Amino acid sequence: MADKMDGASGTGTAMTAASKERPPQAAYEFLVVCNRLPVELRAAEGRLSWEPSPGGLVTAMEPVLRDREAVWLGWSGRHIDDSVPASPLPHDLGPCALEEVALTREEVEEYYEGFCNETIWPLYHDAVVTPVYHRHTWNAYQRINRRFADAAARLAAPGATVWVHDYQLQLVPRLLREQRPDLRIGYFLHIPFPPAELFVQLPWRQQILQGLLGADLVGFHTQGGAANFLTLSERLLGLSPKEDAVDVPDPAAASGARTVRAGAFPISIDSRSFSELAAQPEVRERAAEIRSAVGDPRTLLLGVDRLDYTKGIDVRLGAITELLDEGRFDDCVCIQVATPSRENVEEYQRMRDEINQMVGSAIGDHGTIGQAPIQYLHQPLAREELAAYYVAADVMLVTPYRDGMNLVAKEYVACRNDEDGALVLSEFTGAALDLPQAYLVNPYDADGVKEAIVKAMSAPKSEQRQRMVEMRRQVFTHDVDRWAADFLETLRP
Ligand code: ADQ
Repeated sequence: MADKMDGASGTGTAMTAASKERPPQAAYEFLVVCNRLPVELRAAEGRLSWEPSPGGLVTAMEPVLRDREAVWLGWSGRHIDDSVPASPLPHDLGPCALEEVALTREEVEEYYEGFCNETIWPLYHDAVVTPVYHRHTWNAYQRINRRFADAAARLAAPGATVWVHDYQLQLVPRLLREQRPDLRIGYFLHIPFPPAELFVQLPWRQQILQGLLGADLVGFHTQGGAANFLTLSERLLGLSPKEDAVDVPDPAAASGARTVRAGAFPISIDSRSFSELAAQPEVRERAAEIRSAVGDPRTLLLGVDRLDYTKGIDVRLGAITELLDEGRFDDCVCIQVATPSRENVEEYQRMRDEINQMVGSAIGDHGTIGQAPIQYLHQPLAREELAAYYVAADVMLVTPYRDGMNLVAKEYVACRNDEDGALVLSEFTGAALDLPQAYLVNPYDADGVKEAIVKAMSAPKSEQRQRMVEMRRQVFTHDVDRWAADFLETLRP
């Protein structure tokens, strides 16, 4: 299936061809290592095509890498053992090359769907769904982390900088350092890092911490995440952390120890490009069309998420259903857009059914012919279309039970060029720390969520504007370029 393999196919050590000519030997000065590439191979109507990978990590990293000489190492979403035709990786990231780490179907099931998404993801999100601990998926996680580390070690030039991302690759920093102590290694976690009380459930807690401590710099969205990490280094490994760093024994270092720094680097978006998109006449026209298609309601509310149980889609639908029952949602429409996600994981299938049911009963109970108070799209949208929805919406609903940052909240703010609109935002997102002027809610407090929605819908325009102006200032002065520059500057020796 892959167009070129330079390892033993099927053993999973293979790398497919890069998107463009790679340096003659391992010679990249800057590597980004993520579980996923920015594109994934999708099959639709009998055809295969490369489409943007869903999710916040790709949204954030793509603008950072668009103009950089670098390589992005990751999985493409295809299974190496499926008999699909060769499909070379596309070249759409300017000077940044793409390199694929090949995975078999079984490896994806065990490492990605299993350990990453049934153990780490729920555990790190406050165990909103009970994490499962299976030794065989942990074994796969170790094996695949080693494969990513080996690939990075092969591609890095002497003294190169390697930036490892997210919860799927927590062992990579250490595995990479063991082979290549010459490298400068940064690690950024895109999801929350849990408090000790939760983390200590992990049977492999010490190995995960030691994996992360292989980096020179470990970044989190919030100070809370960094503090949890440093506290755990003391509690589980007996180290003596300082406020923003910890020394780790390292025989290769002249002093016998190596300093690992840990800190908060709140991620953001390419604010200007979202704002420019929202200002385009076609996008504004499309926004008017969207409003008109749902009957030009007095208030249009919007939710945009990956379909994930952490996002609290049920929270907002529940609140709206109650407001409908109480007659407090007249002439209002809520559009929920949910991009399909992790569809092979059982919990995601269960929640998809639950959301379908909630939408179905709200429409059944409160809709009229041709008019539904809740509209639901279970599909990914193109960037322009997404911007049109943000422009169209009077109130944006972001109600996760827990979220590392939440880029959707920042995208909405960036698109409100008229400085109007209201954001209802869960306290338990990283974004709530950056955007305290939003209408903040505790997603577990059903009455509180309802009241915040009503308050956001009925606030005087002057109040909405005051809040929006402050939030826009934050989002435009702290964009994704600044995030990447801060992280890489701190990583420098
Ligand atoms: P995610 O959990 O994926 O990201 P989020 O930060 O909201 O969550 O990013 C989602 C991205 O997907 C946004 O850019 C959004 O526009 C896009 N998206 C969502 N639904 C879409 C749809 N239907 N069509 C098109 N695009 C859609 C993880 C963490 C977050 C953290 C990011 C970045 O869980 O907490 O903010 O990484 O670090």
